[in-house]
Amino acid sequence: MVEATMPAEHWDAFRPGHAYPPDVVLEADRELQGLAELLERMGCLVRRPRRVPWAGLAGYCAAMPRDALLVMGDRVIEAPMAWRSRRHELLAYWPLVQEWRRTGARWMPSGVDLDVNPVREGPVIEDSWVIGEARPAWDAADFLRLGPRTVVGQLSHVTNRSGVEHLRQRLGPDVAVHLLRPRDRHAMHIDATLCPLSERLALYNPERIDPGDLARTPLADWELVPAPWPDPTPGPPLYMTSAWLNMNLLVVDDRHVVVEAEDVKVQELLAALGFTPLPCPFRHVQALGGSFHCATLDVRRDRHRTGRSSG
Ligand code: DAV
Repeated sequence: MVEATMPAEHWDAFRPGHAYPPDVVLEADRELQGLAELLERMGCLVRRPRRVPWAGLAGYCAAMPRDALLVMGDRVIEAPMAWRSRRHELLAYWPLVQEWRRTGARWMPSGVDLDVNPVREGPVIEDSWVIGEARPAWDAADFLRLGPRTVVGQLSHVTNRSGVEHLRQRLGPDVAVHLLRPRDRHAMHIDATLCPLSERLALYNPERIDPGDLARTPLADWELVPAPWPDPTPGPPLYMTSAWLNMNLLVVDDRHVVVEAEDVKVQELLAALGFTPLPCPFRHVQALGGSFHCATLDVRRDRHRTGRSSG
């Protein structure tokens, strides 16, 4: 999994029992607190996951709720994530899941034995996913909502075909799940490949997507704007992702979009598209594996104020 998805210079950092540098974690904590306060100033109710001693559980972290849970209408769906080191991640969200159930959410546990390792035996094969079909697997961040009845997603090193069928069954016949085929040999999550901004307007990753290839997909009649190529920035390494985290944004409402404080080109593009960018320092959270879309899970949206899905 690590070889297939991570930059080679960081493979060694993923050996078991090896924690992130403490200063990165400390700064990431501060940045998350800053994001929470920014969202609260925007009128959002922000809830944080419970802290879990991951080292004792051979676990990873719970900084990226977008990977573990998919919210669709009143459904909260547990993703049967591929990594065995993530099989206890629900512990961090469980008190919130209980609260959401009490207040009307339909909780859908994965029902999959997460102790089964879905990774194929043998070496990493070029142009092939490392995941096999030993059990259904999907990470929620391999899928994006394009409205109440449409989901787009991808196969990846963490999402297999039986996983897509598992998700389709969870969503039922009223929701169409359409698989895209971005050019991404290291694919693990689609939220640095496509970023829906409002109804029928999305940013796309010009390295991975050719809009001409999207005929006969739900995006065929969308306005698609290329995200700016990321600039190299100082700061902690991106251990797990590409620099395309610059387009991993959180759409707060019809106008406001949270964007990294240093990603000026993205801020300028958003302003040109009629949005108000909300700059927020997030480089240390990014080092843990994701940016604003990954690090949040929008559970309830106010229809009058926001009306539209952020994906
Ligand atoms: O495409 O570099 C970023 C998203 C991680 N949740 C990428 C992966």
